[in-house]
Amino acid sequence: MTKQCVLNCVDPCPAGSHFRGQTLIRFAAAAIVTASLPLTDHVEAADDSRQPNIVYIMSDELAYYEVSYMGHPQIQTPRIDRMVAEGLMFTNALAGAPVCAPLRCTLMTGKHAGHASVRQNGGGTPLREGEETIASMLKPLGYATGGFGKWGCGGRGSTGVPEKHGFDVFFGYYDQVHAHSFYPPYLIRNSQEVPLKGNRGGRSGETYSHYEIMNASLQFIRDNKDRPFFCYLPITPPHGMYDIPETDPAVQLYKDKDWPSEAKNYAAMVTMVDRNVGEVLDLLKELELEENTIVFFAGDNGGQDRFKSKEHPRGFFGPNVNPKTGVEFRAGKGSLYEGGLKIPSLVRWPGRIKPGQVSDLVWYQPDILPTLAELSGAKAPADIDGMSILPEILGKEATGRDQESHKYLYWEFVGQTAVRMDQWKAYRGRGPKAKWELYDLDKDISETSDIAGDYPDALATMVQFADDAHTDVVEGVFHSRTEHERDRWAKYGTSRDANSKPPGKVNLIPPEGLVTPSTLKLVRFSSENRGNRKFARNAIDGNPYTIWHSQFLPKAEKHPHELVIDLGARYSVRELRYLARQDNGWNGAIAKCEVYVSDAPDEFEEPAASTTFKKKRTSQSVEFKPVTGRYVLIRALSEVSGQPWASAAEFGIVGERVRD
Ligand SMILES: [Ca+2]
Ligand SMILES: [Ca+2]
Repeated sequence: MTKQCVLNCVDPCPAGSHFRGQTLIRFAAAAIVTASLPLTDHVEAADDSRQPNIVYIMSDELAYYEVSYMGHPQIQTPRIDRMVAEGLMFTNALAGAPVCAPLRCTLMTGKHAGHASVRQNGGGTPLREGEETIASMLKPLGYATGGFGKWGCGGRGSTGVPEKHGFDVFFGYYDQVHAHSFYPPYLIRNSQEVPLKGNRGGRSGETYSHYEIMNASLQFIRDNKDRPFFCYLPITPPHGMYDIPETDPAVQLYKDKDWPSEAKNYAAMVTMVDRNVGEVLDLLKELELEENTIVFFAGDNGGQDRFKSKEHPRGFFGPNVNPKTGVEFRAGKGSLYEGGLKIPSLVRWPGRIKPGQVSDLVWYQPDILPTLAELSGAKAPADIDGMSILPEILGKEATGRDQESHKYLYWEFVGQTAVRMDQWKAYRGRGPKAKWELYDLDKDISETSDIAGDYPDALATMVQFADDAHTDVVEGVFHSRTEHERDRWAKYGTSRDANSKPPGKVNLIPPEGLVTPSTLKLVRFSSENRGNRKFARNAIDGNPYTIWHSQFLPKAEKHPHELVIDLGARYSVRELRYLARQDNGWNGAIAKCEVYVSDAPDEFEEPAASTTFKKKRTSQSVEFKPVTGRYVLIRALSEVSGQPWASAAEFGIVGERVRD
């Protein structure tokens, strides 16, 4: 009956709700155990003397409904489906954050987003020095610890690199921008560059990075078959640029479909991930490690409405739409509505986890660390927020206790806040005027009916939880950003178009006559994209690599986009110079632009000049009749492709100091 439910369930799985807690059919271990002792002292293992191996495979962006076991009509995932039938499927596993880097931090550290050191999604924000992770927790027990894929918890040159947080080896991408390319000139292994033959960055090359990453992970398992190991596989497909070698067997399944080519590639990448899951499971069987290895497979954050069109408003594959019922999760990646948080999640352990089970326990990524602590007998750090879900996975008899539930779950992300308590979900959007909303997820999984007015007491309790849960972020630090910046440029390598320059060589604003950039101060700005660290201050920092981009999450702010700059003294200002972004993108490159000069930071009357900049990488300029003042307002009125954004690598102000 359970197996049937697994393969035919809808969400929320009606049968699943009957399986919560003690009614879930459990594997009964022979030994009687107590919760205070490590599990491995008690359950019968193939080798009683060693801890279980742990494999955690996490596919970047694979969405809740983009798997055939959930009934997806187009994407095929036969090995993952089989894993569902052989193990336990969660219907209410949630991300700890709705985007890559912050959720990886919650997963690795067991802290929720209100305590995490990585809360922005810039790609290289570091863990703090000495911060404990799953790997550093397991290492003292004799575990070999390997990570393969996308780290996202600290760029090279920072306190967050994985080899400083318990990993014997981490191979892949440290920075998330680097990870957008499957053909980068190099990958990183313990902060050292490993060249990939024949690659120039961008979208084609000789060496497909994901194959290298998978091969390294399988080799790690082979190399450590005689000792306990933790193999963390935060693999990048199907995220990034949608590239997969034409020769990959998964491509054959979709190549003749009448779909957009990127959608075909995306589906093939999911099926490739499915094959990779099979490769890991097959290797464990070959090495006779299956019965001593717990294998998790999961997504990372909620689905994004990719390849959407008029016909497919929720994305070509409907990542957040139940293919059987049409019921939707609201929003998607980047949002704290359910669409940003719901992830596929499975766990398999032959002989320990009974096949074909479904659990609707509500849990999230910070719970993995304490679960693995209980499993291995490791000591979890004292400052975690997660709750072990081991009783739900292995059963009461094996763990000696009932599964507890979260008192509440907490999320925050760039101005959004959310709290889950039982069936209740409280959500507050971004901005000073945002109000708390309340939803009953048992009745309204799509979060369409705000019932905050009907349940003020429940909401007040949850708002108090949110206040209790949030602390101000303390990030780790970079000793040097040189290597990190190099990794970000390696996404493009030498493959960028003729208008751009190879890494290390960019266009500059001509320095003649400039008010020295270091004397400029930003007074105010219309918006900035904090999530990607494209801060407004980047537009006047004198560094052509750093970019200001106006906000685009949770929604794009429209024109005008503007900055007000304090020159530090009065100048006779006669020219504005503008340097468009120097990476491969054009998003936000400014077309129509006005510049104002004034003696007061909040009074600008007539523009000193209006101009339309061209779509080009070299520095551009508008000269005008000199105007004296201390403050300059730069106002972008349109973008080169008509998009609602603005961006700038640099602005330069030309003028002469006025001696009053
Ligand atoms: Ca992701
Ligand atoms: Ca800059």
